[in-house]
Parts: sequence; structure tokens; C-alpha cells
Amino acid sequence: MKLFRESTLDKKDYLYHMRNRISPVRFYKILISSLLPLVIFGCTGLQKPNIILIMADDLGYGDLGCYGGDHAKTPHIDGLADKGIRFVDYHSNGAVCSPTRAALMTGRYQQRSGIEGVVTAAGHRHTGLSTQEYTIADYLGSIGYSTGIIGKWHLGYDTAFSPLNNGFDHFRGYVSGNIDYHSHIDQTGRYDWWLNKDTIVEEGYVTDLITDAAIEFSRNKQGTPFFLYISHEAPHYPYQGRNDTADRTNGADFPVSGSRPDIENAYREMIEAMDEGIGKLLTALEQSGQLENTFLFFCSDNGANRTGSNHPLKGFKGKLWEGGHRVPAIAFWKDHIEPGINSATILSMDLFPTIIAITGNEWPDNVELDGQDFSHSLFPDQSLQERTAFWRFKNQQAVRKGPWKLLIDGEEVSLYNLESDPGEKKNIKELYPAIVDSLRVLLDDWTREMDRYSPRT
Ligand SMILES: [Ca+2]
Repeated sequence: MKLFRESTLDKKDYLYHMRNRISPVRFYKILISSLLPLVIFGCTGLQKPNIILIMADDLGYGDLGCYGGDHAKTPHIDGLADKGIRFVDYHSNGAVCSPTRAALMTGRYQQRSGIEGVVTAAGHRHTGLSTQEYTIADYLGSIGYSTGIIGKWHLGYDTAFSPLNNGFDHFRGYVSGNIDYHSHIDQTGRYDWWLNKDTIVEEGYVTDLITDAAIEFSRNKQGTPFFLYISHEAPHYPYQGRNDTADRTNGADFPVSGSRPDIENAYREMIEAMDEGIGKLLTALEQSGQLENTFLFFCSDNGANRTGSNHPLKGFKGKLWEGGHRVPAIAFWKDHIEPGINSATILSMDLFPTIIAITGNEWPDNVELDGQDFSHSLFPDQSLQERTAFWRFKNQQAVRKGPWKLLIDGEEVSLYNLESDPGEKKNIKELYPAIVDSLRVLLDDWTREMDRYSPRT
């Protein structure tokens, strides 16, 4: 069990620290819960925990009730936050879809796999995530997990880049950036709904199909540890509810974002359908007795566009303001982790090393990850060691260290203290030139390192 890996505290210090911060009863409760996975599957040889990773598409920081949103009703996701850990400083690695997915799969900055931009239908149909990359699915498959992805892949259109060539043994979903929720046609007019390496005809609303396939996958895996990556389309456009008709039909022109005039209502319906699906999945896991042995993580892949809400953050999808990449994230593991709010700075690429820790395995040989194991942060109020994190998209670069964020957008340089100014309202670069200089040095070093890799998008 590697729950103590890469922390500022070693195991002994951690126990001392915990014992002195909290009541003895709560300390031992947490201690027992932290050792429970070890007891369950480490010593007795029983099944390793299932891992379910649910990612929404373009869901903003302010879109959920548990993050202060009041538009959509999300009782099931809010319930996970109530009973789990809600992260308030979690970031997608990218400000758009494909880069975040590359970082999530590889546990490394997406620049290393060359997926710094979107894998577009128009220009990148014959590229994608190299099958030479070592993915989280490769790792989990190597230790005996069944590995399924249901929903959006967006790391390569060509079947050469299929999830099945990148560590997954089951794929049901779509490979492009978005499809019509009813006709399953992508924005270039191609049919895009797959079972493994073949397109299949399946009728239904995408969010419901994803829910049903996820439940079916988990039911079929009773007795086998599984990794299930549920990659929702909601609330990405086209803005379509369950009761709408298809906008994209073969051979005809269509509005890419959908035809509904009341986009805000459609957006709400889409989030609520996803929430309902998550509720159904939880019920199914409970009924099958799998819930207690399942670590579940929910997150988004980038901030919302102007249809959604990133409140109280500034900026939208595609920008490196906080609203572009600070997104909702919730960890839930029934009876294993204590409920709470955590303010550690965490990125998508951290999931890979964290899951290695949760599954209790040794770090794979010859695998170097940029991500940090945050399994410590599954305990409230425990933070990671201070880290430096970087983002780059088009002509924007950002570096974060502690509360400080340096943002360079073309010629424009800004410094913010996110602790006192999470909304990035006040550029204080003139007040702290030494901090600007030190962050610039870090950013330049990182840029030189990332520029060693060839872009594929
Ligand atoms: Ca997205």
C-alpha cells in the first residue's frame, strides 16, 4: 500500500500529525479506514478495489449545486460530494478536451505525448495518442483489472488509435469531440458510435446509452476488479435534451451546436440527465454489493464555455484563466474515506499515480510520471507537498506555485495571488517583481523540457 508515497510527511510523521489534529476517536476511525484497503485486499487476497472514473465534458466550476450552482439540479453528484471529498483546487491539465484526456491517460503533461491541442476531425483524423504511450489502462490491465471506457475517447479517430490499442479491453462510445445525442453523427457528418473497433447501430440518447453501458459493464465484472472510465458527453454541445429530435442527419447541413433556441434549458437538461445516470449507476453498484469496493472519482475535462458557469472564476474553456481549467472534482469511496473539502492543488495527470497507490501496487518500472499521488488528500485537510504546476495552450502559458499564478497571454503578463484573489481581478505583477522573475524561470525550464517532444496535434 502506497498511501504515504510522495508526501511531505512520511508515514510516522503523518500518524503523529493526524493524532494531534483530531480527536482520538476520529483519528482511529480514519486510521482504520485508511488501512481497510490493505486489510481487505492486501492481506486476505480478496478482490482489489474497482476504480470508476467519471468525467463530464465542459462542465464548469459553478455548474453543480455542490459548487454553488443553482441552475441544474444535481442531487446524486451533490450526494457524492456530501459523502465524499469535494476538491476546490482541482484542475484539468488542458483548457480543452484532448489535451486533458492525454494527461489523464498517461499521468504526464500532455505535451510529452504531443497532444497539446484538440484532435480535430478536419486536420488530425490520422493522428492520436501514440500506442507507444503507457496508459493508466495499460497499468491496470497489467495487474489483472478489466478495463473499459464508455463514452468519449477523443484521442484519435483512426482505429489505429482506438482505446483498444491503448490498454482498454472494452470500448463503447465515440471517438470524436462530440456527436449528435440522438443520431450519433459527429460534427463532420460521420456516424460515430462504436463497440470496440466496429461501428454499431444503437438507438438512444447518448447520456442514457453511456449510463446503461456502464451499469452493464460493472454487472458483468462481479468477481473481477475493473477500471471503468465513464466519459460523458454532457454538457458539451450539441445542446439537446432527451426528448429532442436529431439535428445531424446524413448528407444534410446542420447547426453544429444544435437547433434549440433555449440553449440554457437544454444545458440544464443535459446535466440533469447525467446526474440521473450517476444515481442509477450508484444504485446498481449498491444492489450488486460492489459499492463498498469501488473508488469513484468524478471530474470535468475543462471549464465551461459561456453557456455554463465557472463562477466565481474568470474566463472560459480554451483560456488559462482559472475558469478555463479549475473544475469540479469529487472523490467517493463508501465507508473508506471521510467526507470533507480539500484544497490541495491537484491536476488530471495526478489520477494515474493516485490509482497506483489505491490499488496497492508498486510503481511500474521505467514509468516516469509528472503527476503526484494525492491519495493522502482523500483525508480531509491533508495537503500535498508544495508543487509547481504548468499549463500551455496556444499562445498562453501559466505557472502555479502555492497561491501564486503567473499568466502569460501573448505579450500580456499577469501575476495573481489566488488565495486572496481567486477571481483573478487584480494583476499584482508590479508589486512582486521577484516572484514574477522566479516563476518565469520555472516556466522557461518547463517550456524547454516540453519543447523536446514533437507535437502530434
Ligand atoms: Ca471538453
